[in-house]
Amino acid sequence: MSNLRMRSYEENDSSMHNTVRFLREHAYLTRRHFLRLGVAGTALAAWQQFPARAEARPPELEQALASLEPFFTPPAEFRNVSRGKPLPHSLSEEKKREVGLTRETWKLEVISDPDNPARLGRQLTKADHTALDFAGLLQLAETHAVRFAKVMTCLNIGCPLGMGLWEGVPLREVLWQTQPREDLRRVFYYGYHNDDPQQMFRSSLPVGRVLEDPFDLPPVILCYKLNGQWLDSERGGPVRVIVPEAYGFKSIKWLSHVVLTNLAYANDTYADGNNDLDSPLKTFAATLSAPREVPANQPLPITGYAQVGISGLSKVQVWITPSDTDLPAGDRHFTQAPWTDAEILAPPSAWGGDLPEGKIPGDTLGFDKSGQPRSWPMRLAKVHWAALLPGLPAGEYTLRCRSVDEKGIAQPLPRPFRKSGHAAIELISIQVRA
Ligand SMILES: Nc1nc2c(c(=O)[nH]1)N[C@H]1C(S)=C(S)[C@@H](COP(=O)(O)O)O[C@H]1N2
Ligand SMILES: [Mo]
Repeated sequence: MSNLRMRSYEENDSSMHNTVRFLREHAYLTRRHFLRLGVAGTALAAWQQFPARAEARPPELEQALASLEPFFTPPAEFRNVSRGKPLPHSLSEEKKREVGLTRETWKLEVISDPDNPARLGRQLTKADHTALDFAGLLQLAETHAVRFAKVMTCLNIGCPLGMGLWEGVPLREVLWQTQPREDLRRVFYYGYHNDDPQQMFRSSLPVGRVLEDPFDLPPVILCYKLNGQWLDSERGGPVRVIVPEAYGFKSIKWLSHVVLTNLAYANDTYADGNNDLDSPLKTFAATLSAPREVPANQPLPITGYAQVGISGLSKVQVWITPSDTDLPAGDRHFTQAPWTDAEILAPPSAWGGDLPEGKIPGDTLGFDKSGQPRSWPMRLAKVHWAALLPGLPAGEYTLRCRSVDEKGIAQPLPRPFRKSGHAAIELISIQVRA
């Protein structure tokens, strides 16, 4: 990753500050839904003897939850992973107009790959004045627009960049306008790149994924709205691709070209850097807050999030152990450890993210008419969890958390390899003072 991209990433790493809001949002589930752990027990063995759920939420947890982020990320708080010198979103308004990076000037060319031609009835080109413009896209949106929730995660960065409600037109609607006939096996696409071939950031999909949505996934879209607002320049506006089940590199920003090709394999820019191009989002859990230093015998409130990958999420679990514990040999993923269940937070009653009127629009995939999710934890989303660990004797401790997917497979399995996305088990050191 270049310094430029890294800086851009960090600059947008805004701290989460929606404290009161989150508490309000999750308030209704708090009484019944939180595990109350035995706070008096100091023996490590007590972890395995979880008492039943208590009536009231422990105040320590309430406090920790107060500083959790909202479910949806306000567009301005997304973290940014972009290449380009200059970064396309940093261009002047005048330059953006000139190169088609405004809604008034945007044009999308959809062409056959000259090197591996697909047989098309027609191409959509600027030269022929048949390129798709923003008005044309919105016209398609009138009958074809879809919305869905999806977390944006960079394959190469552990934590999600933001959780969005993305709106757009299925890419296939535009693909069909080219009247494809034969020799079409893949679709590749790229965005504005300062007219410098070296800077092109390209991604690709099998044509089948564009035409059909397997396993009830939402469609691949030409996205023009995030959280009910026009997609801004930094998020890739006026139009970007969103691939629901994929890591961020498939979701090309500042989209300008779609190329229909008979090429049989992926030609993504992300093929460089040893990246796995074809693996969908993994399920994993991580902490958001955990005390780094606590007095002895004082319960430890822990909060976190889980990215719900393609295999769903059935549990989040935590395990705290003295740092000098001898771990059994040959158990790299700590499968034999005495993990205990954390509470996965129920859907919030307010969604955050600067959604207009705070509402999920009526016809959003995965939500019912009243705006409630049809299933939970929702696949391809980021959800939150919390646990209160019993107080401990003085010493150095190591806290770990993990997800368990719907097939019962615990993180980092079934796909532990880094270059297909982050899933490593996080490790946090906690000091318990005498
Ligand atoms: N045109 C273009 N699209 C791009 C990129 C880019 O550098 N240029 N970066 C990709 C990568 S690697 C990621 S992880 C996501 C990040 O999306 P975000 O900046 O909206 O969070 O955008 C993707 N789309
Ligand atoms: Mo990325």
